[in-house]
Amino acid sequence: MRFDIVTLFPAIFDGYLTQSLLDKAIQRELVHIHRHDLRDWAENTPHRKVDDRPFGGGPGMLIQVETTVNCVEAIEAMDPRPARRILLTPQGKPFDQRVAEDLATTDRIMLLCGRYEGFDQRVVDILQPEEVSIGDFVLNGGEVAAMVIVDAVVRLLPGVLGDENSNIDDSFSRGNRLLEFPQYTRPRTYRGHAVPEVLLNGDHKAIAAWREQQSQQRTQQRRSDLLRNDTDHPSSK
Ligand code: 6GU
Repeated sequence: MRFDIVTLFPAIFDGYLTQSLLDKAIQRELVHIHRHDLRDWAENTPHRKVDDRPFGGGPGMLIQVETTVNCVEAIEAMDPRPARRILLTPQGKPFDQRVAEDLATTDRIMLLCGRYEGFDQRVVDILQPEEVSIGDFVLNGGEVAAMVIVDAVVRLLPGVLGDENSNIDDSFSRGNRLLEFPQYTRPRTYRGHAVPEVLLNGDHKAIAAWREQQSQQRTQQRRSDLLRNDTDHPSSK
């Protein structure tokens, strides 16, 4: 899978891309991540300006349409595979595990990170990206959201996780839309807190039943919205 990340701040991704699981996936060529500085497609004005003030007034600056369209089209031409275009914005559809699973079936994704007050609307009208948000809060730019998406998608790619089964039980994963059950390791007792007896007796049926019950209870207590009909979910297809 190939990611193309378009950003005014490519260096934000430096540490993230060289850490642990993602770094290993890159080394093993399970994923290719290309960062592109939007400013490289700016007109050659003295400051390689990419933004301007909004027509009609208002605070902040908007990223200009011409630079963005030129940038996206040039990057797409670098590889014959068509890219799924995703624009990160708090106005987008909510990102969740279903969206991550869907994206993990694609072989090329372009992530457009906004800054300032966002992009000129014609970026959306012309490029018709999917608009995606990672939650109901406002970030200073799309870069952190792009990292969230790369992180959630890459760990779903075959061969990335050490244990092929280790995302099956994850909260929200395929076949389990509930929160995960609690887990314990040694010691068996610490400061008077004992590991639940059922986990120690080797009765695998009883363990599975206990875990299922714990998942249900946790979900009911913390996220009862997840227990409503799946088809009511905004991101269900
Ligand atoms: Cl994708 N971008 C920004 N700037 N803020 C956000 C977001 C994205 N998702 C939630 N808040």
